[in-house]
Amino acid sequence: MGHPVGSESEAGVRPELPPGQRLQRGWPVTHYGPVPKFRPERWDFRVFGATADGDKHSWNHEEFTALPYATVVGDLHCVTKFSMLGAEWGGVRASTILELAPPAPEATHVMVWAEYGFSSNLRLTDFASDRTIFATHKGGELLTAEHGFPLRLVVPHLYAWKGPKWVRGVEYMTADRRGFWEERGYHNVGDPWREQRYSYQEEPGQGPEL
Ligand SMILES: Nc1nc2c(c(=O)[nH]1)N[C@H]1C(S)=C(S)[C@@H](COP(=O)(O)O)O[C@H]1N2
Ligand SMILES: [Mo]
Repeated sequence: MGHPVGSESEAGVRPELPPGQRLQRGWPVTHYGPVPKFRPERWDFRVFGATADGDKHSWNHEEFTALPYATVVGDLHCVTKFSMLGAEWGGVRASTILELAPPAPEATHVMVWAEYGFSSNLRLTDFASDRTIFATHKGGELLTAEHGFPLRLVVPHLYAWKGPKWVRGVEYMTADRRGFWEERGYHNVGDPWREQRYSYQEEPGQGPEL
């Protein structure tokens, strides 16, 4: 639903790479800052901001692990131009979180929050895509710490910085706000198929003023 562009055609044909991207062998590690240590007893996943009932929702690690498990096949496109195609991600669909902790009707965007204050903003429609997933697994195996264990977001139809590793929660927003990389020169929407890499490419209406 929502966003029209994805990596798989309806016929299931192997996709082309988005413009300017090249195929990567293996799976490099890319992020800013240190890898956080996972402390299960302190970990929670929170949904807050413009929720339908006005309340905050939270799950501890055990509770989150018990949520319905789904798998999604999706690509990772780093804005530094490497892509990994067709990975199988396992975890909790963003749409499941939207059902369990619905946003208020006024909500238009989300901020996904991770350890150390890393964040990325998404349009609610991108977040609600049935291929947007809070992944715990890749290829049937638990994520490693470097790749985001215990939880990372994967938004296959957007550049990979839109998928925070070490996610801790989601804020529903009634207006758009820029996240970490979006404040630092990267495009507010980040559609790799339209090569929306940098904020200077933004057209009116694609992002809050810089
Ligand atoms: N918390 C956090 N998540 C992050 C980033 C980051 O700097 N911090 N970088 C993003 C970027 S730019 C990319 S390309 C992917 C890389 O994921 P990987 O290291 O698992 O390949 O993580 C994304 N998630
Ligand atoms: Mo990236």
